[in-house]
Amino acid sequence: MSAVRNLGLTKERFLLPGHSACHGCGLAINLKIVLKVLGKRTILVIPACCSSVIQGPYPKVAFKVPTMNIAFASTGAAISGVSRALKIRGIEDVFVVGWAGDGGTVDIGIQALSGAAERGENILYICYDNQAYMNTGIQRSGSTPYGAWTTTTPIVGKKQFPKDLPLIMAAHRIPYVATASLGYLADMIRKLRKAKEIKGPRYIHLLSPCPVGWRHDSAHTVRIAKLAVDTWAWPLYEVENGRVKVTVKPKRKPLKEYISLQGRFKRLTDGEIKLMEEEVIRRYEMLLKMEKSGIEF
Ligand SMILES: Cc1ncc(C[n+]2csc(CCOP(=O)(O)OP(=O)(O)O)c2C)c(N)n1
Ligand SMILES: [Mg+2]
Repeated sequence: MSAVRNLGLTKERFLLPGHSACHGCGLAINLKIVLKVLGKRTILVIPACCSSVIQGPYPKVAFKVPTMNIAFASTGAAISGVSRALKIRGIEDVFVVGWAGDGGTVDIGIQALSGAAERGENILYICYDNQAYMNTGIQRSGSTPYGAWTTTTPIVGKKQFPKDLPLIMAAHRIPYVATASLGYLADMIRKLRKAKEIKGPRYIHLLSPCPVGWRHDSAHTVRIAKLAVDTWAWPLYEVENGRVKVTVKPKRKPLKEYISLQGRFKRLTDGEIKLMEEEVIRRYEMLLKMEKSGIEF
């Protein structure tokens, strides 16, 4: 509790107790923090996903901010519309936030999001990435990592490496892109506060462990979110006005420390773990090189 107080978060809750997320759900922890940072002048726009289920049915809704539920593919278009409608009415102090899963962002929602980014809409889009279509029963998405089991991958795990949506968004030359993990709360809160101050399209990609889909102990959510960063599997960086900055640079731990806590990786051979680890290191070092060179998107 005191640790949270030190981060300067309000005591007010906008994700109310009694919501119907599973024990240890990463998305619920993420959303709780996000809403504490953004505050009550926030409108959430949510496509079909676990979030639209855990909010509960009216009048017993667990979100204490106005929430709009929209079709799976439409988040980028819906937040564009809400943001423009507020502008026409002269309302400047409300944050319009698209809050969508990886399936709704990396796969089906990418065209609406890409269009909103290219048009320069004044929006904040947050993808909570639990790395599969969890609400409908753990189907693979474009964000599912190499080697992870889902109900629609071969029993030995996914054979493809995931799509890198934060870098795809950076390539839209928008003012702010960031990755974050609830394992590094201070970093995450700093990025959310920064995104709150910036005008124009902003995109944040949050790691969101899912005990059910990742097959991990529900007590380990935060530990896993931290290990993802410490093994370099989930690099923490931001791209501000085109410039890459790696915001947390941990001494690398072996990838096994992260994946061995998750049943979804249990069929991986040592050779596959090595391949995965090499790719993780390559991607992390690529970001460091981008930072060092001062290259601009
Ligand atoms: C056009 C369309 N196709 C499929 C669905 C069914 N559906 C609802 S939620 C969902 C999965 C969402 O996955 P993701 O965006 O990753 O969010 P999560 O459930 O993991 O929170 C699917 C496939 C739908 N609602 N609309
Ligand atoms: Mg998902």
